[in-house]
Amino acid sequence: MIDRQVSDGTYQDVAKSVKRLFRDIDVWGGRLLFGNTTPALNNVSGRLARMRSTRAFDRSLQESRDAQNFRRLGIVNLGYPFNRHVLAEITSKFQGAIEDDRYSFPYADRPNTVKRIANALFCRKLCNPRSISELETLITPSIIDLLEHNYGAHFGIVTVEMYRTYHVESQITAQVDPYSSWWHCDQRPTDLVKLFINLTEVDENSGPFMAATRSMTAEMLRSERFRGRHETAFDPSAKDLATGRIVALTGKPGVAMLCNTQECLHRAGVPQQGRHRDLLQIVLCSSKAPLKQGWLQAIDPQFGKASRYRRP
Ligand SMILES: O=C(O)CCC(=O)C(=O)O
Repeated sequence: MIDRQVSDGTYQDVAKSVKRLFRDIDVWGGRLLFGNTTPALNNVSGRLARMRSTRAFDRSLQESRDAQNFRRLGIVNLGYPFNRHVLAEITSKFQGAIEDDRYSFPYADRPNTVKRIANALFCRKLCNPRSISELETLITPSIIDLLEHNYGAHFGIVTVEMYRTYHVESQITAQVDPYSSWWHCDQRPTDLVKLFINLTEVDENSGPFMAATRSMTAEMLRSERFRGRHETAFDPSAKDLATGRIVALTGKPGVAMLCNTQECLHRAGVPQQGRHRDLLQIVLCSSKAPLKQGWLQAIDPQFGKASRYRRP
């Protein structure tokens, strides 16, 4: 009996090591072939999924200059495209819920590690954004047009996340990633892109979302500034920001940015002491058909928790 348990344990350890090795090779391939840290297989499957949906889409839009730019850079600032009354209603419901334990919860990617080091968590997420029905109304036909125009294909919505990030002391961020504040790629199939919408006014002191263009991502991964250092230690230079090779999502509530977070290194900035930042994040994936009504109730509540997720 004991022998059997030992051999089962050994078998599981070997299987885990093989899986880890395969994943390391896959990520190394992504870095080498595609200039990002998303596994090579997810780069390939994302491109194929995107190609299939592009083929089903209006040809003149596929080739729009904006779609070409988004494909080339991996980032586009959309300005303030949303109806401000609808957004104000969403923000007010979010604000009423985000510090109430009945509707929101403290969040970290690795909560146990963060708690062990910091004895606290520094982000709160809404449990169920589906309860904010105005989110469905936010995505009007003209917003769908705008997103398709930049994405160059039809899209589906995989999930919605709404969260608040708080200040974290630098000695903690030097040891652990409190809420995606270390530079990273998301490592999912590359047709998945994220729409970020600030719900509070955000300046450089309130921890803006930051992203590097695709070419800057490849450069960062090769550079001495990045490689071999703790990733959190990488601070963009004034030149990186001035040339737009790294962008920060700052502005009044409602400012929005589309980013291919699989292909572009990105991070959440850390707000200064006493400040916080509220964000709405909508995750899009390629689709052969236009977005269906009722998408909000069909989103995947397990996204982010599971490595596999449901496509709409
Ligand atoms: O909250 C942010 O600004 C960044 C979030 C992020 O890194 C992600 O969703 O992958």
